Amino acid sequence: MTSVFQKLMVQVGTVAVLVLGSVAHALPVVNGGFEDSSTDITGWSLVGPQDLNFVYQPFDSSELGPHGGDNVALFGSTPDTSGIEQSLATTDGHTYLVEFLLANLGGGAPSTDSQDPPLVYSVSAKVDGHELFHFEDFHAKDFTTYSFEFVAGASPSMLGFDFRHDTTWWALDDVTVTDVTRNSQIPEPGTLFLAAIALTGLGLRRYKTS
Ligand SMILES: [Ca+2]
Repeated sequence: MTSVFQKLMVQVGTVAVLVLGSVAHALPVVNGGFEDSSTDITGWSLVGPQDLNFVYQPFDSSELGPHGGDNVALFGSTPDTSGIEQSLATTDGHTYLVEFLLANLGGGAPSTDSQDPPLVYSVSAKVDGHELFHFEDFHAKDFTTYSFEFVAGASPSMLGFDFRHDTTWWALDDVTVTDVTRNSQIPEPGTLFLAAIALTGLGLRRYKTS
């Protein structure tokens, strides 16, 4: 004979599954924090000249500002564009939020009388070849969070970053991709809490009337 305790535990388990399912759905970006410190930037395909791009461990926690883990990826120090890209298992028609940290180790003014051609300091991010983020600045700047959204076409989607820093480096860290559409389809935690109370109450009524 099933006890009331067993019945309630089944219902609590059902609610637990619902709650676990409500966790924000992030796509698994391989080595998005660049903690796998091999020189070829594991998990990402390298695009363009790559001789000077590598994973780097800042000297201390204050260098470049707060970021995740020990390592970051550096790109630049050459008058050429290079970058990384990674294929993501997206769902057709879903909206995704891409977030990342970007720092600039600083450089000279992009155009001076003695500089011809002018120096270039640019970062772009793209999905399936379409540029969705572009940033240019030569000033040194600690890690700052940037983001953009895209609507996925046929899976997979190719997320890429291109960098050009003619004098020092761009630093990248903590690349994440979240499925905004899937999150919006999941009930709010408050709704789940009310559902848990209702299920528990239903179980007690059934026990009392049996
Ligand atoms: Ca990191």
